[in-house]
Amino acid sequence: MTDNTVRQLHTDLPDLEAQWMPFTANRYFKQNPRLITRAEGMYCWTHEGKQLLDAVAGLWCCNAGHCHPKIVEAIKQQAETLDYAMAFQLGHPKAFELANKLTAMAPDGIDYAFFVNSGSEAVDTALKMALAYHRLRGEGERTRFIGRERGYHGVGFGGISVGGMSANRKMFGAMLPGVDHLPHTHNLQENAYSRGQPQWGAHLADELENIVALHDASTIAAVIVEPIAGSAGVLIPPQGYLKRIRDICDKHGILLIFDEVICGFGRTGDNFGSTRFGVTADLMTTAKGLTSGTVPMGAVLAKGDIYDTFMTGPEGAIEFFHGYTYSGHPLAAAAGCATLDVYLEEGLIERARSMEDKFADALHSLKGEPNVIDVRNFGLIGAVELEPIEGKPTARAMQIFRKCLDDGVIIRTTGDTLAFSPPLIIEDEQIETVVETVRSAIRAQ
Ligand code: PXG
Repeated sequence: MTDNTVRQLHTDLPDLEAQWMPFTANRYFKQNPRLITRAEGMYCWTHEGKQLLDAVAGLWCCNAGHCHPKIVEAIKQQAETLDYAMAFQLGHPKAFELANKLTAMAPDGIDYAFFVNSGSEAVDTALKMALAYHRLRGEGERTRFIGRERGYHGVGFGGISVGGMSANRKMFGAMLPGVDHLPHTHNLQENAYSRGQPQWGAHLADELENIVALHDASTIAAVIVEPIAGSAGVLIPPQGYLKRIRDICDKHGILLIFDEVICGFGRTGDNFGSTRFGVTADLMTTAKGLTSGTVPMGAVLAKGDIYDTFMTGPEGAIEFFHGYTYSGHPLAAAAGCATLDVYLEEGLIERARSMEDKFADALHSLKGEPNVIDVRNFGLIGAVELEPIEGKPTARAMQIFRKCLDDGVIIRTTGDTLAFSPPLIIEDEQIETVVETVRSAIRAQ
């Protein structure tokens, strides 16, 4: 029911009742509205005119900073020229241009891009590609997927099935059949306060051998992991772990999918997590930073061999019965082209790498603050984990989130972990502002 008092208190706002908000405490929000009405560079402004420093790049997506003029201009021009072109059996130049730019920055051997509208769609698309690829090669019995505990792969049925966050799964029935999960790699006893990649934990990849032994390799289509698990609290892969997963997949003819939705486009201080960690997957899912968050878009990047496997059968026949009305949408493609140009021309990916140490120093200075039990970082991703309040998990992090917001900084929480993923344009003083605001919020609890 609409609460008239909320309406009266915020007469400048639209009625807030009708929108059922995603991943949000709807009733709390509608009593305590926090609307963003403008953004530029590192900052956003609320409906009350309050300035907020954005330490999470929207939701890990606005890597070039908000409203970058070149990206804005490209979207405007595209909107005036071509609003939409039929995506099936017709095309338009910008989508091809973007596929070229994107595959040029991808690891060697990743030569094809399939466009979608979000990370969730990218994941479902990659899973379907993996199934169809095996079937086309005469190994149609390879239908199982292996995800990982604490993995996040969006909210489609494929993504929640291979994902490993119970809150996102438990309400939604049986999901995809034939999915198993690797153990996650988070271990505070061994790895608390690691800078960059933890030393302990590569052996956890060997659990994949046990899962293969249980089901037999001939039943497994693909393994999907995030190079760095973002949503479940920033879990950095132990040294050697991803390479070991790659080797086991190769040994058994299993495809490896890296979900790079967060790790892509400079976040790790390189083009992709895979390029930074030196391990190449067969399929990569991307979204978010692809358009710097300006227009929804994702892409699945595929090895040449996978594409070639589909390019058989009669010419003139559709090779992959999959796609979206808005695959490669002109506005998104124009935004994507401009965004990738901005990353290159402004050296933002190198910049992320060059800021990594300062960012790490600043975050790790929070060690020793009350209830802090871990600090971890890689590239321009960071996390501070807090001891939960007894009997009230997530409450401590939420209190700190709200205090930071009051004090002008947007951070993100997941469980009792504070997460940071600032735009790649962040300056030294802004890193300091973020960390000192968080420090005082931690002390204020
Ligand atoms: N894969 C990964 C690795 C993601 O991080 C998705 C897929 C799904 O993307 P879409 O575009 O369908 O939302 C994501 C999304 C957070 C947070 O703060 C993370 C995401 C989305 C919203 C919030 O942890 N990641």
